[in-house]
Amino acid sequence: MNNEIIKYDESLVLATGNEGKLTEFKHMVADFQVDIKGLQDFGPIPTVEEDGETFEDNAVKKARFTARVLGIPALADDSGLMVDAIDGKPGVYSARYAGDKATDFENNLKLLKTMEGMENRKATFMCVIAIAVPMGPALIYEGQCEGIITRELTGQEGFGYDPLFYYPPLEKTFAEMSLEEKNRVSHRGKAMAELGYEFNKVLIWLKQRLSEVS
Ligand code: ITT
Repeated sequence: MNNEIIKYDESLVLATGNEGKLTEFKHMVADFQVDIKGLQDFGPIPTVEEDGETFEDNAVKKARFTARVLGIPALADDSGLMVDAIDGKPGVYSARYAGDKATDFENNLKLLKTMEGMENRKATFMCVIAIAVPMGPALIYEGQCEGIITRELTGQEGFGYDPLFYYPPLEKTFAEMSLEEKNRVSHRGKAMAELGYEFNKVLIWLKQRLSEVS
């Protein structure tokens, strides 16, 4: 990250209702020179329908919607797991794989059952992060991470599909890693690193966009 400090007086809201993502984001943005807020810092806001066909569509939609409703810049993440042997599923439907209100555990069980007897267990975690201003365009950052789907749940850390995602270079599942370890190698960690490298430029971009609308 560039060390020059850009003065930026606005806040940036992390637009996610997923506690696991929020924990990871808060850890990753700790060094950013900006006032970071969570959705819980505001009253209840309407939820956005995630009906896009791609991670990018949904990330932009969530960031724009939140920025517009709250009137401040918002950062959103759309992410999911793409499994080779089942044509990239669950993909953009990862959160709802076992049904609309499915828990992480139910989604994990469905994936294990679907993959029973399958030898090819290669999978990729995808993450697209979008930053949007209330009226304007969005900036996009992407990260991915390749791994192997295990045959049983392993590890207690993390969230979502972490107990099923084995990362060969560290010989552990994501659910066996500390937050620091996972953030160094994960799809979200990589997307956030891209954002971090040019964070000063992002702050300048935000200031310009916000001055256009005020
Ligand atoms: P928000 O939209 O409010 O951010 P969400 O849980 O609905 O929260 P997504 O629509 O992006 O988020 O769905 C992503 C799903 O993919 C999530 O529910 C997890 O099951 C899975 N996922 C994404 N990143 C993951 C990670 O780092 N580890 C494990 N599972 C992950």
